Amino acid sequence: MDIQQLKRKAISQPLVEHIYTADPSAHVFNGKIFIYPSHDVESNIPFDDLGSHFAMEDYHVLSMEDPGAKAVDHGCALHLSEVPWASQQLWAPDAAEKDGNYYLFFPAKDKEGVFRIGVAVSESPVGPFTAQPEPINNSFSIDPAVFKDSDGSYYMYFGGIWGGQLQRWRTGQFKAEGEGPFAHLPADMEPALCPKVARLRDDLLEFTELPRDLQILDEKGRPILEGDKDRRFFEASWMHTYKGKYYFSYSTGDTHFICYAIGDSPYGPFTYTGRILEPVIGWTSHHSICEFNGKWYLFYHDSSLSEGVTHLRSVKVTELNHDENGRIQTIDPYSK
Ligand code: FUB
Repeated sequence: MDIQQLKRKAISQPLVEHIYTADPSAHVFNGKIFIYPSHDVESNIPFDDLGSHFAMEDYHVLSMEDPGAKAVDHGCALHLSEVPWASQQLWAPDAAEKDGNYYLFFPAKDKEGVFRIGVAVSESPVGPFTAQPEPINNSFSIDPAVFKDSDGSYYMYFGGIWGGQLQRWRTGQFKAEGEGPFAHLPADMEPALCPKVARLRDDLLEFTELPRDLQILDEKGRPILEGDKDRRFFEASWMHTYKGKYYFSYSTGDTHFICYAIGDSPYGPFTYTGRILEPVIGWTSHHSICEFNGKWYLFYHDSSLSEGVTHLRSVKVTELNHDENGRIQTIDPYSK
């Protein structure tokens, strides 16, 4: 199927077309939808498996009165030049609200080229946000997703392999040697690397604990293996709850699926359950799941607007359904 055909048959259209946006983290604050995406730009940096061509420099927040409404771009909410510790690559962010303040969580490379996760604060959900002077202590890698549990605790899920550097932290220390994206990865028969979870401090500016592994198990209770590329964790963590269960969802990266696993606690373990989203146009897939007025929605991205340019993506939304057993019905982003 060529790109024009796929574009015509896409089940959803970009929420905005005047800028490229990706990695949408959607939340409902005060009855309105706010979307915290990456802001994709043309960097003219050659493609590589470390994602060097994803050279984003700022964040814009989008808002919508409801999932069918026109999205409003609230302009630049935070720029790389305003983050004292960061040097490059503002990748997938997320946001949380607490006591009337809004917190933007974001990964960026520090001055040594190591991905860390920072936080910036605002009194408004659309910013402008003021960055903390340093990244979160003991943070590393990419793709923070912050989840508020029903008891008022906040947890951060994060991590991403290859360019996201998670494999370099296997020993607890950053392994600088081996620039390639595949150095330090487990062998195919070893358990895949786990995403990380840490509870946030009451002020949401630091972790209360060292990050823990989030186990993703198969149907027999065994860890998903590195060689199980269709199911193993790659990046793009998200957490939602449905009927008392915790749903951890993520991207499988080089096999391009958004999958999910179900557990009984925010720390897991989680059992692999199925696919949420089939591959989109473009290499990356990254999503969020949010409830609005009793219906569930999947926010995701694809590269249809740029006609397949992997680092020029557009945020979209479509309805998501859990069946009577709590299983999520797989979404094909392009109708047959
Ligand atoms: O947008 C840059 C990176 O691409 C994100 O951090 C990953 O999740 C992937 O979408």
